[in-house]
Amino acid sequence: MKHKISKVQVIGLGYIGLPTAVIIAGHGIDVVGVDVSQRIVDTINRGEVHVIESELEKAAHRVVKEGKLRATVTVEDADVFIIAVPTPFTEGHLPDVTYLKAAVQSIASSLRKGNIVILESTLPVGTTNNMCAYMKQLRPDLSFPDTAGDQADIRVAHCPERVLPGHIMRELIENDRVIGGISGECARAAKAFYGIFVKGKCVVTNARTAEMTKLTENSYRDVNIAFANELSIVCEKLGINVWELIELANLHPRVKILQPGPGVGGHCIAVDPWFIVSSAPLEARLIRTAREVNDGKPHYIINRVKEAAATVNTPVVACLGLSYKADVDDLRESPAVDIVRHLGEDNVGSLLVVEPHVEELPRALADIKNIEKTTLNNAIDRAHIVLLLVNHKEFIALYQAKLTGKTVIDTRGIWRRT
Ligand code: SAJ
Repeated sequence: MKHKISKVQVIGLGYIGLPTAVIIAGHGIDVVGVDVSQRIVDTINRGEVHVIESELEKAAHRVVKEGKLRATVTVEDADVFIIAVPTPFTEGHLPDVTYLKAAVQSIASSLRKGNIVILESTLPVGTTNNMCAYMKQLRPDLSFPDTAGDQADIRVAHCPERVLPGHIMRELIENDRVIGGISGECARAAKAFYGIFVKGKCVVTNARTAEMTKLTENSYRDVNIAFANELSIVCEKLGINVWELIELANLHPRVKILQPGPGVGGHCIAVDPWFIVSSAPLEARLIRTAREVNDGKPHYIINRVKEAAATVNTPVVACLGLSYKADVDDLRESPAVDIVRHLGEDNVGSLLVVEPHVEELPRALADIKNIEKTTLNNAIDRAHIVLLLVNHKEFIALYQAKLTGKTVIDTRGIWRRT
């Protein structure tokens, strides 16, 4: 069954959906981006963007000006629907597919025979199949591949995104993609579609394996970061510099230990492993423990700062960095924000926050007394304790003699003091 692809709709214009929409539009296909936020829709239609990502703004401006990309709050007809909405977890670490179900519901009335529906959101195993059943409920007049296989009216596939924030525009094109079809025909159709703009390999499998592949990639990283974080705590107890230790161990040709930090942030690595745990709670013991180790690291750092602050009369703490990782402006799920918030709420001292990538303190910190946003030089000059939370370029370039006489808690090892 071959159909020409001339119009694509991308549902969810966030960190993944917007760059994806821009890249597809850049390949001459008419793209309509759909988002529930009128503000986001208006921003995009002005040729502007609401997410900071290298190369995105210029490319978005161009495709909007050329009329290849426009945004709207309502779904229209299309040949391909790509769903890229968040799948967070609930308080009890269970996957929350509410946004996904709402997105599927929103496209249901526009579906017509021959359409391809691609779920790019990260999903618990079995969700793509469940969404077929859900679409069938909403559109009993159409056939879906979970029951009709290759002959189905609608092709459905899971093709998880795997791009690194900060490098999204390049990685969307260059990275290999895993394409999980509900049937062989679904996988083939989705592969042909990604072939339009992906230069990496597009490897096909079934939907369950594709779902698990994505979860596995981020769990692999989480487990390995947990190993580094645990090592950092063990080394501190034993009086060993963990950064030197890791460098030495990594000289071994088959050892590649990751870097300890203040904890794991972002909306992927700290979330996805829970999807595996929720599907196999008794079996996924290591994956669960890694999550607990990484989630415990901010508390360990908070206690270290409190111990250091207890030795000074009116402690001033320079808190360097708020984002979840280096050289990005993304503060969501950031352990650094969490640490500063706890220190502020527990009245540990005056907190001088330095974050070159954002203009203002985030809401989580804005109302706490004793927290002030300032420049790097001012913070370092005034501080008794320097708490390095993010390895931004600006901090790595700091003239280290300025730290003399201060207690330095370097959670990223950029100055090699612990
Ligand atoms: N981190 C460490 N030590 C390290 C590496 C990272 O503490 O050695 C911390 C970072 O500081 C950050 C967190 O882990 O807080 C995650 O950062 P990251 O750069 O490892 O990953 P993300 O969350 O920005 O993007 C990940 C990527 N997944 C993998 O590398 C396996 C990306 O390719 C995925 O597309 C993305 O998750 C996603 O959307 O799932």
